[in-house]
Amino acid sequence: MRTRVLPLAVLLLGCLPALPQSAQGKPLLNGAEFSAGGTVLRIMALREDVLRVRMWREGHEPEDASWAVLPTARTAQVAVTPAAGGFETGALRVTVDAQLRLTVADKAGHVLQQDSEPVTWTGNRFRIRKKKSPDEHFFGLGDKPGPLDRAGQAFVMWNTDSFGWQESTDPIYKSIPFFISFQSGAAMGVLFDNTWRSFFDFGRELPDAYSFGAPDGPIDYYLLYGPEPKRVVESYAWLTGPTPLPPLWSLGFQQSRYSYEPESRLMEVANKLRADHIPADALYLDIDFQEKNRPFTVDQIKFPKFSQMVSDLARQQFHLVVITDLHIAHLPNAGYAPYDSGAAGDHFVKNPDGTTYVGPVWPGPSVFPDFTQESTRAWWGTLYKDFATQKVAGFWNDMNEPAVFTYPTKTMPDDVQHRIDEPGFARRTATHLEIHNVFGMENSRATYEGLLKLMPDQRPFVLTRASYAGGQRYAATWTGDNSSTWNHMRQTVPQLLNLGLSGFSMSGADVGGFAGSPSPDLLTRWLQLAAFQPIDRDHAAKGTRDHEPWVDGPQHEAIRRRFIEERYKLMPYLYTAAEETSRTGVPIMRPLFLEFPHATVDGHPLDLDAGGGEYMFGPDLLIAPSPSPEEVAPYEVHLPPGVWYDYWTGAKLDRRTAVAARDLEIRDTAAQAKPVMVTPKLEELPVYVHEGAILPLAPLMQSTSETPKGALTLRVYPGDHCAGSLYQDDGSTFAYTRGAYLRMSFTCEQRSDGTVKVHLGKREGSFQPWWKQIRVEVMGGPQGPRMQTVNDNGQETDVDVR
Ligand code: NBV
Repeated sequence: MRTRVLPLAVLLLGCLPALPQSAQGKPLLNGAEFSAGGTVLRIMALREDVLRVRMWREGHEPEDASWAVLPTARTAQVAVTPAAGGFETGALRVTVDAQLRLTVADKAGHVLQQDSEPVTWTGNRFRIRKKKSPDEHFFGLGDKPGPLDRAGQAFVMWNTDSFGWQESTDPIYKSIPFFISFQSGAAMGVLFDNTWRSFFDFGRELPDAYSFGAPDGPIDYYLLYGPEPKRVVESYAWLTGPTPLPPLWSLGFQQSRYSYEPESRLMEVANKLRADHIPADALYLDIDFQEKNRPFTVDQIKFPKFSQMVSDLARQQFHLVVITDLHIAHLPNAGYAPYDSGAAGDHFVKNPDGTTYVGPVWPGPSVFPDFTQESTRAWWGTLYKDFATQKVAGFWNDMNEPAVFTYPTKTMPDDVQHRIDEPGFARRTATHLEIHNVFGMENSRATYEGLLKLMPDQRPFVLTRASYAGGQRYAATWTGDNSSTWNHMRQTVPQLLNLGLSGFSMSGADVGGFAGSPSPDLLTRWLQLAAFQPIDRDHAAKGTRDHEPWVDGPQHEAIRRRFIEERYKLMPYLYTAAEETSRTGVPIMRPLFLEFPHATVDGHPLDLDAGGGEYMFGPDLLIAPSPSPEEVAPYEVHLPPGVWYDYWTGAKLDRRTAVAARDLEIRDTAAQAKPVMVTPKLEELPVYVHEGAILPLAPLMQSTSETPKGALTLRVYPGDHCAGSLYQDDGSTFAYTRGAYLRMSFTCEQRSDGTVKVHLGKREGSFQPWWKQIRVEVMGGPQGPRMQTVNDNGQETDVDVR
C-alpha cells in the first residue's frame, strides 16, 4: 500500500443486523444448500474469498456450464466451516435466512452484501435485489458509455451495432456482466454469468437497492471479495482468464481508416509516416480491400500485389492488420471457398425449420458460422491460412454482435438455432436469445485459436468489437463507432477504465473519432491523450476528412509527433505494464481508486472528485486531461496523498504554496490533498509521477521492430517505497514461456547527504536485451535531474547518484 490514510471501511460498513430466522441448510464440504418454497439456493466457496451462488426452482437445476468462467476456477473448492444459518470461509461469513435471502459479511461481521428481498420469478424472468448504501459506487460493465461510476443508472446487456452511439446510449457492442461495488475503501466484485438479455440497476429504480436479473437462463453469480479493489480484478482474472501477453508491436501507434485503398494509398500513408518521423507500428485494411466485401478475399484490382505489399510494409517495419468480418457471402456454386467449405461442413446458423439462416450484411445475403460448435471454430481458423502465409500480422473481427442489416433489431432473429457442441456443455440446440451475447466472443476465440494453430509460436493479435465476460482471453477491443466530438474524446477515459476493470486491459477508442471530422485542435488533443492509453489507433469513417497526424500543418504535426514519440520512449514501461496485466489481470489503464483505494478520508473513490477525467497509465503515471478540453481554461488536478513529480519537468510538486518546501516530507495532511491548478496549452497534457517510482525508458524508435540504440534509462523519483521493474522479451513469440525473457527490479534509497543510491537487481531470464549501459536519472533535485551511466552486465549493482 502506498497511501497512509487508514480505511474507514471498518467504521462505516454496518455490523451484522439481527436476521430473520435462518434457513435450514444442507452443509456441503465447500458450502451449503438451502431450500424453501420450492426454490433451491446453493452457495459454494471456490476460494476463501470467492463464492459461487446458484439458485433454481426445484426440479429445474440449470446446466452447470459457462462460456466465461474457466473450468479450473469453476470447479475449484475450499472446505468451509458450518455456522448458524450458513458457513464461514477463511475470509467470509455466509448466512441465509428463511426466505433464502443471502448475507455475506467479512469475518469481523461487517456486512459486504445483503439481499434486500427474496428472489422472485415471473415465468422464467428473475431479479436479484441487494441493499445499496448511499455511499456505494459501482464500476465495470465493460464498454458502456456514461460516467465512470455506474451508481444511479440502469443497463441492459445486448451486443448491439451502435454506429454513432452517444453518452446515454445503451446497450452498445459488448456484454460484460461484471461489476465492482466500492464503499468506504472496500470492494466486492460480482460476475453474473447469464448470457441472456440481462439487466442491471444501480439504484435507479430504488435508491436503496441495486439489482440484476435476466428474462431467462440461470441464476449463477460469483462474489469476489477484496477488500482491496486490486484483489477483486486479480480474482476476476483468475475466474475468467488473463489477457495474454500482447505482441509488442500492438502497443505501438496504429494508423487506420475506412478504407485505405488502393494499394498506392496505403503505401503513401506508410511512406509519409516514415518520412515525417512519426513512430508507427501498424496499418489497417478495412472492408474495401476485399472483393465485393467478401471476407477472406482480396480485391485484385485495388491490391494487385498483396503479398508483395505485405512484405514491403514489413521491410518498413509496419505490421498489417486486415479486417475479416464473420459474415460469409451466401454464394453457392460460385467458387467462393469460405462459403463452399462452410456449407460442406454444415457450419452455418440455422432457421428453426432447419434451413440455413441468410441475412443481409456488407457482402449482400450472408450466412453466419455457428461459433458455438468447436468444429466450426476450428474450420473458421483454417480460413486464415493464406493471410498467415503472407505474414499478415493481425486480424480485426468487426460486426460480430452479430450485426445484420435487418431493422429494427439489427441482428439475427431471436429464434435462429445454434447447435451447441462444445466441451463442458450438453449437446443441445439453443436459440439466439441465449447465444447472442457470446457470439462475438466465440468469433474472436475461433480467430485466436485458429491463428495459434497456424502459427504456434506467434502471439496472435485479434481486435474484436463484440464480446462477453472472459473475451479478454482471445482479443483486444475498441469502443466501436464513436464520434469526432470533444465529448467523445472525454468519454474514452471512463469507457476504457471500465473496460479495464472488466478484464479488457488491451482496449482503445478510435483516435480522432470515427463518425464526423475532428477539428485540428480536437485531433491534436486526442492524439496526445491516446498516447497514454493502451491501444493507440487513429481510425476514421468513410467520407470524413483525413485524420493522419500530418493533416493540419507542421505546428499540429509537431505536437502530435512529440506525444507519439513519448509513448515510444515509454515502451519498456508500457510493455512491463502489459506483462503485469497478463500475470495478474490488473489493467494497464487504472482508475485512481484501484491504485489508491484509501486516498480519501471517508473512503470514496478519488476519481469522483477528479470528475472521472484522471487516471493511471500503468502503476506510476497519472494522466490528468482537462474536463473541458475544448478550451484552454484552468482546472483542478486531484492527486492522491504523497509526493508527486511533474513528468515533463521532473520537478517535485509543492502542493501547499504557503508551506515551506521542507514540509513536503510531512505526510497525510489534509493540506497535502489540495488540488493542483493547471491551465495546459494546446501542446501540453499534465502527467504526474508519484514518489518512489522508477520508470524504464528506451531511446526513441520509429517502430518497435527497430532495435533501440543506446542505453536503457531508469528515471528515478526518490521517495517512499522506491521501486520499479522491467520486463522484456522478443516481443512476438512464446520463447518467453521457455525462459527467454528478462526481468529486473530496482529500488532506491535517499541518503542523508543527498546522495540517492539506486540498486539494480540481477537480471532474471535468458533474454539478451539491446542495451549495454544503464543511464540512471534521478529527478527532483534543486538543480534538475542528476545522471549517471553504468555498464550493465546483468549482475546486481548499486549506483550512487550525487
Ligand atoms: O468496416 C467498416 C466499419 C469499421 O471501419 C468500423 O471501425 C466498425 O466499427 N464497420 C464498423 C462497419 C461500418 C460502419 C459504418
